[in-house]
Amino acid sequence: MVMTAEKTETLAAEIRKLAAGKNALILAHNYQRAEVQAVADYTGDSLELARIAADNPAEIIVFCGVHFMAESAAILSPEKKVLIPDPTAGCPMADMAIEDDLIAMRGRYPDAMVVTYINSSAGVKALSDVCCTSANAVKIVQRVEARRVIFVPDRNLGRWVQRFTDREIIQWKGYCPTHERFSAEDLAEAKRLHPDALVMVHPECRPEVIDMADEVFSTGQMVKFVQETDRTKIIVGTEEGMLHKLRSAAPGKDYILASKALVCPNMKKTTLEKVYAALANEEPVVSVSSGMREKALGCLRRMLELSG
Ligand code: CIZ
Ligand code: SF4
Repeated sequence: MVMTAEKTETLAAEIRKLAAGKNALILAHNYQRAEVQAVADYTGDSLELARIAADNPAEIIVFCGVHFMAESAAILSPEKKVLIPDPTAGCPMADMAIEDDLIAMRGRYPDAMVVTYINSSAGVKALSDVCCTSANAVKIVQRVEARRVIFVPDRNLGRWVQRFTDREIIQWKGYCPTHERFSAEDLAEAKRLHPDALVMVHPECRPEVIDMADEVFSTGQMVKFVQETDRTKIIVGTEEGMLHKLRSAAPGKDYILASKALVCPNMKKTTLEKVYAALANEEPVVSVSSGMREKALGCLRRMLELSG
């Protein structure tokens, strides 16, 4: 359903009122729809948002993002009610790592440490040694106390990290379908149309795309970069929602999406109507069983220690 601007504003105002009345905090990932980002108290990457959820006194967290992100918030704040507006908003990359396969992989490489990208289920985190994000993956792999690392689940991020370390990385075969669809041809065309633009891409992109970029950044690093750079025309090689985030963080610049393929269908499942319904009904709730939570929390804590 397409909403008029007026209807969008009315619904956003109702959501704000409801959230205030319930002492609820609305968090939106950088890849969410513009109107969902606009209604949120905070926008950010998955780790930033999970930390905000843990530090904030709100009793209810409405997490506008995909399932593993809401789960990470639930792991860091077990006393809070974490709501996800659309429970079917999953991450196909996270689904590419399942617990049994990781147990088997550990069996094959008993000397290796398992470094797991935050884009993974709580169950997979619980079986891992240390977590990482796209912002700190290089640092974490460089600092683990093992010569060999099993890197789960993103082979593109894993291959990017391998460029900076002499640790041997055993790559899992996962990938983000959205970043994978973004081809070198797409980027060549964007560069042809905008020869004066700087190119920044996410490390979930294919290696040949990464080779064509000026900068390779996590979403948080992209925000910092555009706030500091003098460059005013930037080709952005990550999910489309990021353009909204960049425009609000550093307005007055020209941001160009590198490819029409860069739209994550799961990220777009969250609409204002669903945010409203989740707040009104206080469901669906995302929770993690206490045994699994303890172990997954250990994996996240080791990341914070190693990256600090
Ligand atoms: O960790 C995140 O939020 C993701 C998925 C991307 C990024 O680079 O921030
Ligand atoms: Fe998962 Fe890719 Fe969508 Fe992020 S953009 S939620 S990694 S499928």
